[in-house]
Amino acid sequence: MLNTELHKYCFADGTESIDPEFKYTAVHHETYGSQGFCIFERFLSDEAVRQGRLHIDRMIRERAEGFSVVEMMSPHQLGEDWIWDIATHPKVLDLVERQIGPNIVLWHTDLLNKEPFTGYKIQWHQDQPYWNVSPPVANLWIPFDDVDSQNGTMAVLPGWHNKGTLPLLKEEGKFFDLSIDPTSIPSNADELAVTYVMKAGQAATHNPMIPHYSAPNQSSRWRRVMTLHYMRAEGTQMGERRYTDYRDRSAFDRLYYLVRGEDPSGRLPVRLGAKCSPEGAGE
Ligand SMILES: O=C(O)CCC(=O)C(=O)O
Repeated sequence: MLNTELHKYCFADGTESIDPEFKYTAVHHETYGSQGFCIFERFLSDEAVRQGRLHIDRMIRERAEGFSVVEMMSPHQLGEDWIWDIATHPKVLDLVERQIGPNIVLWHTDLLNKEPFTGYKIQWHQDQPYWNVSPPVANLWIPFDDVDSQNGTMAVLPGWHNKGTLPLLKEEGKFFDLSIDPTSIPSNADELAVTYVMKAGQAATHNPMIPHYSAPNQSSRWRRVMTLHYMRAEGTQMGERRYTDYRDRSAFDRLYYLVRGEDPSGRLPVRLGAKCSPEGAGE
């Protein structure tokens, strides 16, 4: 059994990363189940938004020349402990536990940033077939800027998480290479879709089967977004990936960390939280 007492919130100087008002409630979970997504009024603390923006901006400055700011994959594996702070916060893991059960593995994080007047469209897709990881998976979508239809936010098709896997379109060689065949998207998708309009510090969670896409940034504002992804330790389909380090383009493998509960197979490394406080390192 993991000793969760070891977890310390060290989002610089002990800042609490998650807003005290945030709690994943039965009503949230009911909305998630019926609609396939749920948006939270409050999620990050104001200070976590402020510090998160500074971290993202630093990382963007540190990237290899010409490296896309939309493709900063799994930076939690590259020493970004502030991401661990959020990803392993007990309130976040409570949400994840409610969605997928008690034995939780963090397997992917992402910074999907779209600079002003740029950033491509991420086509309609369903996460489960895209990632090829044993279901169920849980995820969070966390904006560090206010987002709306102008600066490249995400949109979902409510209720469509119950329609099974839609026909796929594979496009070799693209960063985002597995989308839904456009003929399977309803012609009135614009009317049916819910576009995420959120303030920085809010967050959303969506079912891995819900069709969703994100638009290019057509505004003069940044869109800085973090995503977090979890699976059950019991899962066997790992969707192995090799990523490119945004700082020097070296390759690294996706790792799978047990962050709560138990690993029946005993094969996974354990990490409880950020390493910046002496007691916080749970490796
Ligand atoms: O934020 C985006 O641009 C797309 C994110 C996405 O597809 C996801 O979080 O599953």
